[in-house]
Amino acid sequence: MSTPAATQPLVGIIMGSSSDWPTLQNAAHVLDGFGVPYEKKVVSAHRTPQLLYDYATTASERGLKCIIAGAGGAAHLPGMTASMTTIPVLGVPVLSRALSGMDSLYSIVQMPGGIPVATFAIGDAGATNAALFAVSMLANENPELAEKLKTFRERQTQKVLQSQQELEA
Ligand code: RP5
Repeated sequence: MSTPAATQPLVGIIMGSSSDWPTLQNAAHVLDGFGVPYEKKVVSAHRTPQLLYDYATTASERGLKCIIAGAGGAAHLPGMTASMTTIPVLGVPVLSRALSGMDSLYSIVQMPGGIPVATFAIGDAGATNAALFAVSMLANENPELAEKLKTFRERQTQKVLQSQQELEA
């Protein structure tokens, strides 16, 4: 088994439309911060089904360890992706205009038993946490990344404690 090169993407970020990027860029930002190589692509379950098929069925052989899939409205992208690969799919419901992302959330979270999609919060927090979850999974096999994650959590805690001190000052 060959070892993937350091710059080879380990995480795929896909989205149903370029209009989803303002949300999904939160995931990219987190991965950048941890130095995790990723790729990003617009892949629509409805508008580019063949592209989705090609992407999902080659994800594992291309070295991806998980896929963060964000979509809004009738958000079939994460579920359809999960149906065509066994690598973990992390679904991010995008805040839709018509139904405030409830449609996206329900479309992604209500998978039939047998094809799991790990579903995150609607919008920016969901994208951030999907990336942090991806980092956690990768950190299981990567002590350096595990250390970075520990530092990230400690800094976050310190920030909150500091804000409390500032509030009281
Ligand atoms: C979904 O439809 C996309 O994921 C996006 O959230 C939503 C609207 O897409 P656009 O009409 O903005 O391209 O497929």
